[in-house]
Amino acid sequence: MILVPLRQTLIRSGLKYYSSALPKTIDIDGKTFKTDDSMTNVTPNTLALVGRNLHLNENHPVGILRTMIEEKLNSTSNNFKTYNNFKPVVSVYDNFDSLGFLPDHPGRAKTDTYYINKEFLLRTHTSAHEIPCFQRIKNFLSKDKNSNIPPEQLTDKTGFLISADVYRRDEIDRNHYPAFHQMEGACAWKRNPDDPQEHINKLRKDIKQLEDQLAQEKLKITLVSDDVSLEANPKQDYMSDLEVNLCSQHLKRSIELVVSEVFNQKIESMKLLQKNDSNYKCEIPTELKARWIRAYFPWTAPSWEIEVWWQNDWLELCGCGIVREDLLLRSGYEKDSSIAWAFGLGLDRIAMLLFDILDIRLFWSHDKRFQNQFQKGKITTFQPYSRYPGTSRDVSFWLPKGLTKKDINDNDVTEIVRGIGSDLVGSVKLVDVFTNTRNNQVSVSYRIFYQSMDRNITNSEINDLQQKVCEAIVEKYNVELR
Ligand code: FA5
Ligand code: MG
Repeated sequence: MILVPLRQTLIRSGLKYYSSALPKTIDIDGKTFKTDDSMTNVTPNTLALVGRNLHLNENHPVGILRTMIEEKLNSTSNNFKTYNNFKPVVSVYDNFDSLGFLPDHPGRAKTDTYYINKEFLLRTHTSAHEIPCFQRIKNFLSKDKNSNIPPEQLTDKTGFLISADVYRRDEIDRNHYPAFHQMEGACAWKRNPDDPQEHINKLRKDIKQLEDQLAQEKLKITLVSDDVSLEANPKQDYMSDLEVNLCSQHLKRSIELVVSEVFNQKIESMKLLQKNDSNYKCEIPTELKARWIRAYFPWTAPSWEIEVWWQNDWLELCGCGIVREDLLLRSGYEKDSSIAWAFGLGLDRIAMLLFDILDIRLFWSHDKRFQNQFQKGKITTFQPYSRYPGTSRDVSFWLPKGLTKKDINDNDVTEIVRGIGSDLVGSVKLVDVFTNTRNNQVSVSYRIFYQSMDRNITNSEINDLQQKVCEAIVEKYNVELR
């Protein structure tokens, strides 16, 4: 009788991913953290990615793209200070609370986030560092409030860019990996109480300059929609309509400039390929369709996402918005003193497209045949050194009576599989759920695709892994294999 609730608590409380007992402490980046039975869910596999710093490697696709965007944004009239060395372990407060995430926001769930313990986690986005960076823009702070930042860390610039590795528990496939990279950007304007027009004039001048730059870009962006309605995407009371309008234009044109640079580089590399290889057939776009759609982030209002039309699909590139004043106040700014925008852009998917990399796992490869193909400042088409065939295996099981699919979280299953197969796991997909009408038992099937990026795998090796995956699932969920 007690068995079922016990089992359910076990499942709902998350699983232990350390094969033996959870260690009492974990060392990350030279620091020791206490673990916590109820919260720790970070895995040795994921921790192994910490410190790779692909974004700092100027000869790695992610690093090449990062540099290209930094250079483009610093070619505008705004100057951005770059911060690329923030450590990945941050407090729950910095990652969520300081940004206004409500206590029950789904992003906080253990199924989606890697917790070190109940106080610390692996950052899920670069926004976790917005406050310390807003604090470093010294012209915006009143003198008495900036005391916690050493003077040598303050900057005269009016914007900042933060690039870093971020971590999320998610599905695994060609486009998803437990770690990826983001670039955060922000820009701020100070209101001059003695001259209410000063920042307005500055914004107008900055926008004009961005528009001139955009007009000179080789690749034109056609906006197929631009959601400017403030009804469903309300502005903040402390800003005037004009300020919101100008600040959003500045934000959108800055991002469009980056997009037009990046995609033009791609088009140039396609043209080069076509010139050198008569077998290379593809249609080279002459303009780029993009759309601004309304979004929601707890620390920006209004908020948007930009998507571009690329190879017959809309690709989401970044989320952004006008920064809420609460965040500026938490950064030590005086009330009513400043307005700002911020964006968060995913680097990996853009890098995959730029360099023709079909599987996100390749970025993490230690294989020299991968690493030696890329050079600082150059967009080149990745030449697969060989295609190692992959193989699929299904695991199907009956849930204990009374449990439903809701009791099994796909990200948890993915972690179990990755805990065993590591980077040989190309994808884990839920392929089937059905209920046996005779006894109401639920059957669940996952398909695991195994493939190495660097070598051939043998059938017997995969059979062994699959056997271990089955055993782990049976053990953790107390299920019966079909
Ligand atoms: C954020 O992470 C917000 N911090 C962005 C932001 C910053 C909004 C500042 C407002 C102000 P989101 O979860 O949508 O938002 O991710 C931002 C971008 O990261 C996405 O547009 C996408 O390009 C990229 N991204 C998100 N999840 C993944 C993933 N699993 N793999 C690769 N890239 C991803
Ligand atoms: Mg998004």
